[in-house]
Amino acid sequence: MKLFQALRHVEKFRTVFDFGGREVAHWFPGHMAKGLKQMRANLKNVDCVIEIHDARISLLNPIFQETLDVRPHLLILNKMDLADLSDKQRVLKALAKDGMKHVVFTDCLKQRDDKIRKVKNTNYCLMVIGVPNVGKSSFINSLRRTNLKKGRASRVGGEPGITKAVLTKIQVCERPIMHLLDTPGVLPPKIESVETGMKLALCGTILDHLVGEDIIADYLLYSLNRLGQFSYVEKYNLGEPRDDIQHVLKHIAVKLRKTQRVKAITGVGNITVTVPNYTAAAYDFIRAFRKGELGQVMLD
Ligand SMILES: Nc1nc2c(ncn2[C@@H]2O[C@H](COP(=O)(O)OP(=O)(O)O)[C@@H](O)[C@H]2O)c(=O)[nH]1
Ligand SMILES: [Mg+2]
Repeated sequence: MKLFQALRHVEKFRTVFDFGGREVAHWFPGHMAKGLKQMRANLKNVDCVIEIHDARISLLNPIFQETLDVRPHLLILNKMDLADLSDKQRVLKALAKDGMKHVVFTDCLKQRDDKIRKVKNTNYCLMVIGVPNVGKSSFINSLRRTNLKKGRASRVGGEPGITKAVLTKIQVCERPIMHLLDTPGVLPPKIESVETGMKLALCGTILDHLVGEDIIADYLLYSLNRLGQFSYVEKYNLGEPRDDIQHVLKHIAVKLRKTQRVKAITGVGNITVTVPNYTAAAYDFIRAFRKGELGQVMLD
């Protein structure tokens, strides 16, 4: 995809996204209130709180401050491999203005061998918090792998809601003895706007069907175009960037042979026609993005 070719289309793209009167309140399932309550009850036994965020939506921070009445001591911006960090300083400055000075970017899937220097004989308990699917369990497993050379202890999953057991205590270091409390991902009951909710949905924080694959896919297309991230054009052989999700999904469906045969009633009798499976195409589009196949982005 030549840049100038892509740029010709920029002026045609939508500059605002129509959320169609959606309400983010429906995206906060009831069981999350229970998780939050348990986390709050356990805070007094905790030496430090580690809040993990998706590096692509870093400026939502720190979202648990109000809900849990706690200021994270350490903010981890995970999935840095999926984020466009070309303007890292802007992010760090904005966070510093909010009082967040201890910020670390991580990629928890990357294998690391460098040992963190071990100190003193003390016992620490740290609580790892964050919205679903940001990589809390992966972070804990990665520390275990690095410090204890032990396998994974916390189940990782590509869907929100994998860590269901509340507050599992997992040792990640021997000297000092350090335990991390893995928590089920919870969303704060109040997400500031539908757009914030949609960004969270796009990064796999909220179960897709609660929001709707079709609208997530459309928001993804809108975001990629807005950011000038046109890798999708080549991946799906679209020829040029497009702003029309129906067109893009139809193209993806045909390319991936995700079509459905449906009966149609016509004047001359019943016939079977092949139509694109839009939902399957939307799902593929979203999944490709989450795997990093559509390039790195910064959604904030
Ligand atoms: N690309 C990428 N994926 C990650 C990273 N950390 C975690 N993941 C993936 O994100 C998904 C959710 O991880 P998990 O640790 O279960 O998240 P949790 O719900 O916060 O405990 C899994 O598919 C992980 O493989 C990372 O640094 N980079
Ligand atoms: Mg987990």
